[in-house]
Amino acid sequence: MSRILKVAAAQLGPIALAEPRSSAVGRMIALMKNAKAQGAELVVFPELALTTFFPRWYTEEQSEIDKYFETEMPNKATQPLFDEARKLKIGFNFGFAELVVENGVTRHFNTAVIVNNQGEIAAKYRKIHLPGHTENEPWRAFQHLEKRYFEKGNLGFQVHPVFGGKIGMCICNDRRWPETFRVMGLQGVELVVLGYNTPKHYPPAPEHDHLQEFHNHLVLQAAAYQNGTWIVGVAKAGKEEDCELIGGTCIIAPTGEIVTECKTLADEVILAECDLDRCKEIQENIFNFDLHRQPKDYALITAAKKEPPSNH
Ligand code: ING
Repeated sequence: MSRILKVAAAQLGPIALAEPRSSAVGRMIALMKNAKAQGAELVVFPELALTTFFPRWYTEEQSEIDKYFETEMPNKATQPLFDEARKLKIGFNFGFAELVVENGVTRHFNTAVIVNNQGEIAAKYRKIHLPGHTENEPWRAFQHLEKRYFEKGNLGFQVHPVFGGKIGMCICNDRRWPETFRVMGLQGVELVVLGYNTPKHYPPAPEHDHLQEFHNHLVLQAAAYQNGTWIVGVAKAGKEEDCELIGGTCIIAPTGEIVTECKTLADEVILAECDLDRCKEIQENIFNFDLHRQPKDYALITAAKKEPPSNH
């Protein structure tokens, strides 16, 4: 018995600062149509897919920052994407900057949603591991101010019964932290979808710049294998406002094998038939958590932090 879910990864090339949301949405719709034509049931888009990666610039003007945020979803700019998805009967996942008022408090999150093939939002995730820094650091070639512009997500790492499987989400830097996937692995996740905007240059450790593509696949392949889950990781790629973003969009099997990956740094669709029943090969054997995990020896992993976090 095999539950095959045809999943497409829709990589986006650069989104210019001046590029309106309608342009990004138009590109996403073209990629969605391509994915559907290849038989996809679900298409995954990058993190912050509607605008340029604005945390690369410092500003103190909150009104300037809020311009990059969506106050409702769907909204005027994204309704055409939801309408097309419903027409094509295809589900999708994408990331955007979410501005929301909760209990009278204005909150800013780096968010992603799963939309079902009826065009309804079925699940939401808010990024938990926010990289970068909070103050302007002019020594850097560009800023990475996610800690300034976003709050830590408050929805945890959930697994959702959608598309006939157990599907989870994370966003970008989350993928570097094994805890992200283990929390979903402990919920029996079968497919994790995520987007990323990863600069080639990492100012605090430029000696690692040449390893960015390797680290991207390293963490995704390890996470897939160690939790017996499919993973679809989708880049916003290419030279975006003078900042080189890595590509490396890929679909990874529960064995940790890269099944397919993008070859360009532009808008590009790849597709894989994800047999969700293959997760059992790992989850019932080498990483059978009930049989083999020893949580009594892992207490340090969830212990509270001691000193204030370093600012990179
Ligand atoms: N971007 C990067 C990421 O984690 C980064 C930040 C780049 C961290 C390079 C370490 C090295 O992929 C986002 N948006 O999290």
